[in-house]
Amino acid sequence: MKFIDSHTGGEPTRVIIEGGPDLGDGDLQERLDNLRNHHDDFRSSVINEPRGWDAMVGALLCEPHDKTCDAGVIFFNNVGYLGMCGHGTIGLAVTLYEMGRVGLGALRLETPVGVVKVELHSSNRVSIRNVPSYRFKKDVEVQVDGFGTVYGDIAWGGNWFFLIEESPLTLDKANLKKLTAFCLQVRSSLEENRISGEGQGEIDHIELSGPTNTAGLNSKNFVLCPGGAYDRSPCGTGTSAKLACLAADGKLKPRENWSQESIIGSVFDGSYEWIDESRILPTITGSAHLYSRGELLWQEGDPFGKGI
Ligand code: PYC
Repeated sequence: MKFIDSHTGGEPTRVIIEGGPDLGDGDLQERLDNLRNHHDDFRSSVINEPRGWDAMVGALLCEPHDKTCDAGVIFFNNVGYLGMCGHGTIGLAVTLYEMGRVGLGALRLETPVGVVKVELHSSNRVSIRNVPSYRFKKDVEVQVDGFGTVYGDIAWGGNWFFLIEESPLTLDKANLKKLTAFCLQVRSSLEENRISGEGQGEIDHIELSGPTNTAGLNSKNFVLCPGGAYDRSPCGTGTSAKLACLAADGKLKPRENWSQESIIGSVFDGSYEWIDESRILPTITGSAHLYSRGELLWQEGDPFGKGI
């Protein structure tokens, strides 16, 4: 099975370019269901140790069902599947360019949650026009041990997010363990109180925002991903969810730039257009760099062949 690895602002993406399971030729949501129900060992063995690690996001390159698209993709991580992944889409675009599958300029990628338009500005710099994003609920209350009542917004940016506008902990790399523990508590509290996104969508990403010390940037964030790892990038779907909240609160105008810094200092630029009174179309721009290409091997009798 052949792969190309990249990182987008520090967050890794492993694109499986050859040798993935046969998922049929249904639409991308049907193929994702097939992968989840019949080939979950593939996901675990590609992304978990010893071949991967918990921060890595996998991207299975597929033939698109929608023939107007240049490629199809299914994103997955150490615990399951992602409807969309912003940093992963930027990494995939850079990978497709390296493979000679696309040139600079516009391309269309099909994901299980919709078509994403992509603009490849150079071999590393990419803008993605994400799926329609919106705030579902404002100022939702959760109780967190040691922190009391905490308020957050629930928003969709291709995944469900709980966004806390003012992090109670300083957004600093030195605080990674504390930030992670806090976000895990928030997530447990959401689960215990059956607080979800629209249509019972599981809120599996927690996003904390706070001030940045870098001149010219608007905000810094910490995003906890579903499998307990933190996003090294500012999170494409998380920045989209953030833009939806800023738009809903009238804090950012259409087409105005929002520079979002991640906990490790990488930056995405974001802006949006209104689709209707509640939904926005976000554009996220970031850079990805390739760092590895190779072949994954499975030897007979490996006790950890399916991933740890
Ligand atoms: O960039 O959308 C994103 C993302 C989701 C999970 C990790 N990164």
